Amino acid sequence: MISKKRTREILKGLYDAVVAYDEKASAELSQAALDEGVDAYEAVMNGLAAGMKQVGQLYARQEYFVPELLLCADALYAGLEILRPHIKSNVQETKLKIVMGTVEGDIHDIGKNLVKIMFDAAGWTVYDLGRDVKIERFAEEQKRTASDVVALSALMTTSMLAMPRIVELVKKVDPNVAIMVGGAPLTLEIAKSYGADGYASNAGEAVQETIKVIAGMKKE
Ligand code: B12
Repeated sequence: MISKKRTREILKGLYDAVVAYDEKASAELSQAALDEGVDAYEAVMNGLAAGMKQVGQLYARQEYFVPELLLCADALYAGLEILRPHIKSNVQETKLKIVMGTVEGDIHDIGKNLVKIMFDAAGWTVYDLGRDVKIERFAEEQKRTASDVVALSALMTTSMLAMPRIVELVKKVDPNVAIMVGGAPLTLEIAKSYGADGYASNAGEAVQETIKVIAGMKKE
């Protein structure tokens, strides 16, 4: 059983590796996390993703610029590749299908990819459209795959404005599809005002929250 002190050390190491854009350290510490028994989800969220939050602060303070952000993202992905196959979900729901993507004009996909990992781990079939996805693509893909859920991610106050139109197009194809939205600038209030059915502030809550939304829609 790994000690709390060692767990904290590894999580801090992962955080530092992302902030210092050190791909090698990120990969090595991710492997150490697995070998020594740190939960993979905790290593991602409280190590790698927490580091990326700090990177956001450094960018806001103009200590980091876009090139640094890209290098930090590479470091995050170096660790994520190792941890991803070991992430377990406490929700198991194998029959559901979800279409997801980052909306048009927005190339931020780290958060969306973390959300995707959680749905994968919970046994869902995920149709990932990637990033900078054209408005019409979501409804088209939902129709093609007869998915139960469409999930939209946006990281910018400008790009999130595409969401109400996407909601409208998806609902036109199938009013029973649950639409989930997320990303740093969104809130539950904004989600509701866009006509979405649900919102989650992080990847850890996304699956559970989506299942709650589906159950609520079935009752109505
Ligand atoms: C990394 C980063 C980049 C990287 C992205 C790399 C990549 N592959 O994603 C790069 C360098 C490419 C980049 C580019 C740009 N960026 Co940038 N970027 C960031 C930064 C620092 C971190 C984002 C991130 O990865 N966070 C970590 C993840 C884990 O968190 P998350 O995305 O919030 O996701 C979690 C939740 O939100 C939720 N979630 C996310 N999606 C969804 C979806 C659903 C359905 C659900 C339920 C939940 C959910 O779960 C996730 C996991 O817990 C943010 C700062 C910030 N505070 O967010 C700026 C930020 C988003 N960027 C910003 C800007 C301005 C830009 C650029 C325009 C810069 C430029 N001058 O070129 C370009 C945009 C280009 C474009 N058209 O998209 C601004 C946006 C401002 C605004 N208008 O709102 C921010 C806020 C920085 C700032 N303070 O100014 N960026």
